[in-house]
Amino acid sequence: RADAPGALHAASQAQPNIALVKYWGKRDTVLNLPAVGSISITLDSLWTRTEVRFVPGQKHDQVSLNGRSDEAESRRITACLDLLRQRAGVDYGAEVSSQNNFPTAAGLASSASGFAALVHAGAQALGLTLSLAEQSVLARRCSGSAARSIFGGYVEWAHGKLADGTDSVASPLLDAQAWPLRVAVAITSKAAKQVGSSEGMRRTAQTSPYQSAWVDTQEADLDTARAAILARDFDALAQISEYSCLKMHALAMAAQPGLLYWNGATVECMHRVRALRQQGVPVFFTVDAGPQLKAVCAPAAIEQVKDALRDIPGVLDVLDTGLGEGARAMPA
Ligand code: 2P0
Repeated sequence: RADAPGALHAASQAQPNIALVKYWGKRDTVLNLPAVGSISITLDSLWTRTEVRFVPGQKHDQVSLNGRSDEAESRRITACLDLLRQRAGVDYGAEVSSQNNFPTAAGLASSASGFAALVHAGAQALGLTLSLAEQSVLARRCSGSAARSIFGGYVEWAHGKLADGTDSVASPLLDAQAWPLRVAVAITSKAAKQVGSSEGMRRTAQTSPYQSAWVDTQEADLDTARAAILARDFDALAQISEYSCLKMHALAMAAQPGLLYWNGATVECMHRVRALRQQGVPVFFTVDAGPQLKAVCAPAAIEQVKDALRDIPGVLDVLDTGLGEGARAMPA
């Protein structure tokens, strides 16, 4: 439709990322600073597309997510837009419309792609010229893992040392094309998860007896994964990624009440992936705060991996994606 006079309008796309060395826990909940650094891969064919239109004179934000409004999500989006409004020195509301081409809130990091796209589009709409690092810092404040989706390929989000959080920022390790692994995502439930990540992390830090061991061992895992990525050493990346995934879940399971993000099919998928690897297929698994299993594999193995996962009772669907680029502008 025609722009209202003075409306400031832009659209951006970002993709979800999957952590191979996991983020779990916060050292500062206001600035959203992580207890640990993390390393991820940004995906390509799953996306969030977000359009933002600031309207001078409008008091409130109007938010539509996949054609619907959601009060809790709208509050998070307003809080994120407030950071951009502060930077730009404006105080008016926006119309936000966002679409995902994959299921929301089921452990597929919709908040990562969603807030990366929102920060990118919002900054463009307000005419803010922000570096990618500055966009990553703002995206981090909106949702931790969104810091990583500003960039494509293999990405590290640093723990950072500064109290103001300006160095807790993501940066690229390796381009997607430099090591084009593929990812099969086994969907084992389409329901929204019962305990969101922020609440899960809070509960874990407060009650899991493994929290300090988790924090103490993360630097070594990051070193190992970074070296495996730079050497394109699949077996080394497989070992460290499954280790970090299982360690994160063990940490969270030991919270009170324990966080159990898996269902039976998730576990069957883990066994199947390990059986494939024992047969010589280059594949490993990772699982986030939800029941989907992500199998990362060499390009030549993708059909075999998808077939094996599809075969497992309880697997509803298997998506397939490569690695992709960071957040970018779309025609508005
Ligand atoms: C990760 N997860 O590294 C970890 C592994 C899920 C499991 O980042 O509270 O939505 O917005 O900073 O980024 C999901 O948590 O949490 C997540 P907030 P976020 O991908």
